[in-house]
Amino acid sequence: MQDAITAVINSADVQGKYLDGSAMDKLKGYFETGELRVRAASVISANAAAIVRDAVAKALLYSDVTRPGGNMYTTRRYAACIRDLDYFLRYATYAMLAGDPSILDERVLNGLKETYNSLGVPISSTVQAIQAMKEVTAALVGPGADKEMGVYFDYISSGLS
Ligand SMILES: CCC1=C(C)/C(=C/C2=NC(=C\c3[nH]c(/C=C4\NC(=O)[C@H](C)[C@H]4CC)c(C)c3CCC(=O)O)/C(CCC(=O)O)=C2C)NC1=O
Repeated sequence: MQDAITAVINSADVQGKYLDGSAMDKLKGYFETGELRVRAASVISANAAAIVRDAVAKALLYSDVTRPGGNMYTTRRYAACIRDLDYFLRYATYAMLAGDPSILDERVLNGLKETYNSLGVPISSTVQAIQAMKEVTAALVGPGADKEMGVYFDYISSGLS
């Protein structure tokens, strides 16, 4: 996994150079939002179960996926879906703290689309639930932090699509 600092340093090192102006600006932006990121992460961790529950209520309950024949139907599959949403929320929070999406590629998205397709997990409903988590989280963490988190919910959504 990478973070905003190692990303900038690795790319300078490849060229054998000191950090240039734009690399310094990236680092500055990261450090300036540091407190915002840490505060958002603690709000999210204190409310994780509620975020998942509200997103499920917004996007999935009373839709075809929860009816007989739907992919969330039966307690076992319902629980697997809730668990997946919790994974997405937790890893998006890690990526937001790191300021870099690489952890999502390595630990979440790698092979996930293929797994979902082979199990008949509907990608479009999953993406709707991730977007609902994005909205619920935004309302909780407030302006500024909402954008920082939104980037990573969108990253997971497009990685699945
Ligand atoms: C940390 C990284 C990580 C991820 C992301 C992950 C996902 C993941 N979700 C799975 C299943 C599943 N995922 C879902 C999810 C859903 N079904 C729906 O209709 C909803 C739209 C959606 C929830 C939003 C369901 C229902 C299953 C079980 C499918 C089955 O066994 O039939 C499986 C198959 C194995 C299992 O059941 O545990 C994996 C690997 N596992 C991991 O280790």
